Amino acid sequence: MADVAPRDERVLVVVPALDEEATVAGVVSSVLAVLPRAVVLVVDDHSGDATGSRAAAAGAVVARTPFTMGVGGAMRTGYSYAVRHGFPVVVQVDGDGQHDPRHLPELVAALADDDIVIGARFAGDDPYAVGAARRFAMAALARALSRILHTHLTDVTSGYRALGPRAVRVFAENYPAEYLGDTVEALVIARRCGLSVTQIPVRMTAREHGRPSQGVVGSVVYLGRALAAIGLGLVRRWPCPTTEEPAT
Ligand SMILES: Nc1nc2c(ncn2[C@@H]2O[C@H](COP(=O)(O)OP(=O)(O)OP(=O)(O)O)[C@@H](O)[C@H]2O)c(=O)[nH]1
Ligand SMILES: [Mg+2]
Repeated sequence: MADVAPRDERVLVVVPALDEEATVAGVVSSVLAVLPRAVVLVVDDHSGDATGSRAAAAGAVVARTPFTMGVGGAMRTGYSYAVRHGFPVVVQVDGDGQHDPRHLPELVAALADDDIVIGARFAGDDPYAVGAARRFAMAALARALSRILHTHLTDVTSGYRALGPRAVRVFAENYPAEYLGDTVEALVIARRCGLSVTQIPVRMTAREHGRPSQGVVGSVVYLGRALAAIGLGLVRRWPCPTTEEPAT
């Protein structure tokens, strides 16, 4: 892994979390071990377990939502927090422990060249295993979005992403909260607002605790809904805020 030392006090790590009491403290402490001066914001999406208190005990700032809003709603909270508190860089990390925080410095460093950096499974020697149907759906989405974004992407549903200042400003104003919007539609918005997207290979592990987000049966429905989300993102009007760098 590259030996890069980002100015980590500029980095807000946002962890969307629903019922992740088994893993969230480990995620927070392992992120802080890699980026000791970053701020970790856990958006506890009205969990029914001890997610919020465990995250706080591990050193995170915790925002608890008044009702469950979904990952997109949680990330919208995270981007607004970043803008309000002056963080130019946001990295999204899952609360279930699947994202290896050792990739954080590389993700942040790659923001020197692009507005959004996706940590992509399937791009390197990652052992992350998914069923055949879900893999097919993910590959079809990756092909569609690679064409739209004019760049080669292999894992457009990855939630492991870093965003630079222009992307943070776009998403603080405009982040799709609906199902799947937060991954695929967000990339269409990026394109529409002139943001550049790239990926770097990361390793991910299978979920050890809690509820997986999809079974194999759901993959076909998932693909249909995701393609609909892409289509909607392409035709919908998106107000793109100015992406000029603010004077500091
Ligand atoms: N805020 C919020 N977070 C959620 C919600 N659903 C899932 N998450 C979190 O989003 C992250 C990703 O969810 P996962 O269910 O792990 O999705 P996934 O990694 O695509 O799927 P798996 O491979 O099954 O783990 C985890 O940190 C979850 O806790 C939700 O409704 N609200
Ligand atoms: Mg997961």
